[in-house]
Amino acid sequence: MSAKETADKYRTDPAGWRLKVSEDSHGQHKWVYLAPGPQRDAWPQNAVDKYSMGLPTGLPELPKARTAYEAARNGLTFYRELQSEDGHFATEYGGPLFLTPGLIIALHCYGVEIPRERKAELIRYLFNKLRPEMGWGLHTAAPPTVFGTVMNYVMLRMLGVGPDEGPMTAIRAKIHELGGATGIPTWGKVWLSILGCYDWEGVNPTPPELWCLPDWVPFAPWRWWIHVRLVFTPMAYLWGRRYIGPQTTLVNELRQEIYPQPYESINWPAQRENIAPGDLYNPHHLVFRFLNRVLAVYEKMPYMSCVPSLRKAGLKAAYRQIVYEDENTGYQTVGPVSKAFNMLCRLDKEGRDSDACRLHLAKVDDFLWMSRDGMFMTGTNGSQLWDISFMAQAAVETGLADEEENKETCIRMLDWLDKCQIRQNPRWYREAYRQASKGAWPFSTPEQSYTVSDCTGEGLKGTMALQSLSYTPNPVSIERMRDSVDVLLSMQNPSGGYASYELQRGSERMEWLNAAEVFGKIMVDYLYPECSTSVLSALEHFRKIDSTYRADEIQVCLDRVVQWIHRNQRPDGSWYGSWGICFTYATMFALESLAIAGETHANSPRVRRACDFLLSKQMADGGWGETYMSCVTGEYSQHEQSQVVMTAWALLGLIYAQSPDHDAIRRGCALIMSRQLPDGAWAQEDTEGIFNKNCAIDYPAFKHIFCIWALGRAAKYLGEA
Ligand code: LAN
Repeated sequence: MSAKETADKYRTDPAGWRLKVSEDSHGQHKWVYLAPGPQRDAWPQNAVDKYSMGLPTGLPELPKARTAYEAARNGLTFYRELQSEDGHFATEYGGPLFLTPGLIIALHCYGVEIPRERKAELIRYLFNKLRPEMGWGLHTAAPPTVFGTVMNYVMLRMLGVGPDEGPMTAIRAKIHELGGATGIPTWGKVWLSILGCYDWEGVNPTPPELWCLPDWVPFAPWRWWIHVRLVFTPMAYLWGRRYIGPQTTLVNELRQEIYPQPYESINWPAQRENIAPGDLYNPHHLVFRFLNRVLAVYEKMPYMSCVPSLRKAGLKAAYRQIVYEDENTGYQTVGPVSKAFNMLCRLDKEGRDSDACRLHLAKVDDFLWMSRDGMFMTGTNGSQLWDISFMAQAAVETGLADEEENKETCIRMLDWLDKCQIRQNPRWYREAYRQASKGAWPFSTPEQSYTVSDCTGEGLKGTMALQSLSYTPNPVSIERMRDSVDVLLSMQNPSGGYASYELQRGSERMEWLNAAEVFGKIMVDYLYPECSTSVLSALEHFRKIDSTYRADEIQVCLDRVVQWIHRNQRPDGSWYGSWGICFTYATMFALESLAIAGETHANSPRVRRACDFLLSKQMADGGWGETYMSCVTGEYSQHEQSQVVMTAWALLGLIYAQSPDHDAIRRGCALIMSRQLPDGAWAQEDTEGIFNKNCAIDYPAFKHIFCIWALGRAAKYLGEA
């Protein structure tokens, strides 16, 4: 049976699924399955439910757009139907393929029986995403690797798929062909050890004692990038405890299935540096290898009699950080990897019946999204704030917000943004080494609680844009905007640029300690043109509303951001993007910054170089298209097909720059318009986002938001509306 046929076998009744919005906290959304009966009948599916699952939405065909503005209007007419009752636009947030297996392993350790429909849809998703080579990669767009294939094979088996069902035999053969699970990257080694399918002896030392280092130590964990720090912490706890979940028959079977050699014959310590060549993106640095040797000697010491209190103190310090993180985030944690790891630490320490475990389990469904291909764990508990703040700005800047039919949508967006601003610092603010969050906006929901520099910038911009409309109330006061300005000013780095969640807290040389072979540039928070621009543009808009507040500091801050943007332009005129693909994305942002600084095509050679770069990438059909390989390799990688999202980014960049090449802009608009569907939507094309240089992640809302934005702005720029 083919992968597709096997997937279809697991399809549940799509009429049973509903997205439940804002159950416990603002912006929360969770999928629920209703069995046939009165409850299902009393709660009809809405457009969001249907659209997310690829079912016909029943939305009407719109009169064909003749101009760019009409196309933008049709785009919003469609997209506003996807606004949930609380005001946000719930969106799928998938791509990475290494997240769900961790959660399934954690639930196995908890002894949780996953409901039948969820199980079936989790299976269906994986079979639908199986590559023709019979495996999975790090993310859905990548070729198979040991990490992707082993983790997802194991997950399928844990969900009840038989070892020879459908394509399973072929997948196992692929695992063996790739060398078997011994060469899985470190994060996989850890997960398999927890499951009991790898030996902790095969994992490099991950000492929780690092949390006992004094703060002044240049490589102390509080200085690491937030995601690395909060994955390392529970990982180090579990490693220190050599935690192993329940040893079931299935675990024993898996031991035999994922290795070409007998499990008992494997020399585990020799596997620590064994990483399959196809998985290796970022080889261990020599310094890291040396440290691992030293730590291996330390581990060999009879520490139970020699340094027991050090290990104990390390475990205690790491566990303390785990509790802080859980309590700061409503048990969601900063992201999906730490979520599953933290769950296990709490289980180990406090037992299955503890409040901590109960609260963790209550926040699992926040991460599970039901898509047209099945169910999977999302990159965060949604991208709520990110999508809505761009949509808000797009609606206002294009003039669509002034159309009668869109007013209600705008009022609800503003209400959502108002409630999403974080109003206080986290409970364990200093103890958990957190950046201030009073006044910030997060990436997803306020309960998740993390300040992100650009989310704060875009959230503030979206709010200011909507509050500038004649018909909207002004729920966010100047005082609250000032709080967010305080956050933004406090996050500028000495070189002028902005990082993602915090100030850069240590040397970039800490990359020498990067243990995750599949990701690059993760050890500290780096500085990004995207984040820098969002902050710069937010502060610029803010000072137009309030010209007195910290005016001199804002001016100095803005000047320094612009200088940083200047310094980071590449010789070919572009900027490298770390969160969207890639040069097109970052160049759009950088050109916005330069426009704010008064630099346009007419007066700036640097802007002209950037425009030349963009124009040199325009394809014969008028569109732009870049693949995620640009982010991986650092060289522009041309997509074979133009992509509407990248076309929209390039158009916005050219418009910020005030490019005189109106014909190029017109051709770009024509391409986007030619791809618009009769109901005003755009179909999903290739992936749009990236993180840690090597993992693609999808932003499916972008096709609507950026196409509307670019078409509407282009119409104004070209004098069509
Ligand atoms: C995100 C998503 C949003 C993104 C932007 C706001 C777009 C960016 O400008 C700043 C960084 C941020 C907030 C970001 C950081 C890394 C995240 C959280 C993600 C890409 C979503 C998923 C990813 C997270 C690290 C995935 C879990 C994997 C690990 C390696 C821990």
